[in-house]
Amino acid sequence: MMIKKLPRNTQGRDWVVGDIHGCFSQLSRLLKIIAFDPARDRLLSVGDLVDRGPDSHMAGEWLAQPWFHAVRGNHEQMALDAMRNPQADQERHLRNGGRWLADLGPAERDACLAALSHLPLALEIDVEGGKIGVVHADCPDNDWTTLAAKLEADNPSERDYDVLLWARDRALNGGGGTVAGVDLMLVGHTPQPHAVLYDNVMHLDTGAVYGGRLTLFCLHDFVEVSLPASFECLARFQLH
Ligand SMILES: [Mn+2]
Repeated sequence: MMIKKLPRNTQGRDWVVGDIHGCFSQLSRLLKIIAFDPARDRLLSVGDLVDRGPDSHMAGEWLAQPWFHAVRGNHEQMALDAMRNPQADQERHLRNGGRWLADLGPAERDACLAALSHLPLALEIDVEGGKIGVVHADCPDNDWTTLAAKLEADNPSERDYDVLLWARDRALNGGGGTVAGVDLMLVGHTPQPHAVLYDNVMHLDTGAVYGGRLTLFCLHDFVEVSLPASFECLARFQLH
């Protein structure tokens, strides 16, 4: 399915994480800080789990967890393209931080291909009082209802793919208008100094892999928690 719809979480909390880019140890620390409970809570990802950072090869393990739900980012798409058509597309992935994939053994690479190829392009979450959407970059034409119908029919256009995975206008210009058909949409893709809300679109990529921060946002109380990724000298104080 190109869109995955999640029922309301009546037991625990739902958190959304910005672009991880292989920074899974930071993510583990954040989950400890918020006392994430895998039996009741859910973690949603805006995509770009892989490339550039230290632990991209762990994406498959994370995606196998029943409480973890991610959309496909442009980096997952580049990785998939590189695996499916190395002659045409591997070079671009290598240039964009994809060396880890070329270094995997065949069995690991097949497992990775399977995990990434199942990622939907959008998540839709039912919450008390509304509906929340998650995509990697942006929603075509600010129209969630039309997007969801196209994804359900497995029929997005080339332009839809482009906007979903690559668009930066809204994040760079700080406008773009309200997305109709959802109460709140969460995206990543374009690093921001901190989580920022433009219209009803929350931007959660805070540049963890560029020495910025990794950010979590709670859909139940709108608490935002972030952790700097660059303080190597503090690593020995890691929570256990
Ligand atoms: Mn991206």
